[in-house]
Amino acid sequence: MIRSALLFALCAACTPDAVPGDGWATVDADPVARDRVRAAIQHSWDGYAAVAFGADELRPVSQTPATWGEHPLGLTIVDGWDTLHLAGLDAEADTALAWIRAELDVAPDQTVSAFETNIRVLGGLLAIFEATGDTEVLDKARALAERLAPVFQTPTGMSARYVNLATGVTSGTDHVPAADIGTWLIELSALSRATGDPTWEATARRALEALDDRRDPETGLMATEWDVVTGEPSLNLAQLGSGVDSALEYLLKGGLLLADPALTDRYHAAIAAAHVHLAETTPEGLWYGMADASTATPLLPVTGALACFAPGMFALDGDLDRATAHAEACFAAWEALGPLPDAFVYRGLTPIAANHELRPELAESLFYLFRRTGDPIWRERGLTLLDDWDACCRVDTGGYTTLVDRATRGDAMPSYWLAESLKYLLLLFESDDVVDLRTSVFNTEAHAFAMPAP
Ligand code: DMJ
Repeated sequence: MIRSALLFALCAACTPDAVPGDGWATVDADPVARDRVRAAIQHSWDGYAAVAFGADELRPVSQTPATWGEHPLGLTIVDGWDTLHLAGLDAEADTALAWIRAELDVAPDQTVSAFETNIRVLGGLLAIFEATGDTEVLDKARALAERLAPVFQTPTGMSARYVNLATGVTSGTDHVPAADIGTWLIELSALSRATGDPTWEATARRALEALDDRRDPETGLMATEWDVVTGEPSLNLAQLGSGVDSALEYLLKGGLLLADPALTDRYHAAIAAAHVHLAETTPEGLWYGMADASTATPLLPVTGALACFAPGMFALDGDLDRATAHAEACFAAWEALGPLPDAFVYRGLTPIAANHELRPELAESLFYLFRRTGDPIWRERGLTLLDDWDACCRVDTGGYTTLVDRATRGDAMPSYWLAESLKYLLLLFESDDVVDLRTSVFNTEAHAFAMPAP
């Protein structure tokens, strides 16, 4: 039974979206739904392990391995370990950990996206260390961070986009997404905590604050891309989705992880500008569009699957009215269009880019709203996502696949499918003490880190 529902019934003064006490609901597991998600995790891992073990990802339709560069970083293994662990797939988690200890090379002669390597590999390794205390894994994490560190050697302290993990040569300084610059603080502060070296956290904070200091002085909006040498925007478009998303998320979560109200204040200032200039209520619900960052002139009523992380961020911050309204809109889009396309016009719900990439963001938002409210509607919606993913995307021979368009299957199972999409669904059906949001914060790839005790 959901105990918070009983509390609501007993509390005449409580509104439906306000949980008595600490702001988090107390919820029991739904073992039947949880076991369905666990079976999806098993099917995804088994598919990967059978034909792609050690590669970055599985191509589930062709049943072949996929590797981002010449040298695999075992993305699915490192990113997926904590999901296997939470699902109780202990033998699989042990196999994954053994590969990381014996095989993972964090310094191949290969140029990588610093952002993706940070959130998936460094974040994954540090979460394994927090869960196991395995110092070999911490050593790999520190070695990887040292390989990534040259990206911060810019005049602004804002990070470059790419780095060669063997040579330290960086590239991509003129069009760096805000998310790439502002998504370091959780991982690098966890590394500082684990190693006792405060410079990691300071470096990440400098990059995030340098970005936030450059929000437009008139509108308060954050531009999507930056020249990290000059510190000027190179794509002066404001929106909440791809390219910006986790920079805002890390202002909020950095405030929680570091118990630092100055970061929380920065988040509130940045998101207030979005509420003023980007929000629009249409017959389809509450949406956030695209505008010129300097003039706030509305540009396009366009959003996508990625931007549906925002209701979860609003819920984490306690803004349940906006969280609920925006999540309802995202879920209505899912029901109208099917598994969310990467880009769609929210006025009238018309896909622009009809591909579906198995992204986690709507599941993430349902999870936060359920943990905040205990309202069973969010679990029901999670079951809809699971049903639809089983129908569209489950490959019988192993794994789940992306969609090229509404009717055509792709051939990819991104590592975030295990790391995030299935983890958030699993946790939606778990009790609230399994990754307790009173004491843990997720990085943007759903790797959990402990908050300091109050
Ligand atoms: C994930 O790698 C992370 O959630 C990132 O912040 C955004 N994109 C993907 C999932 O869509």
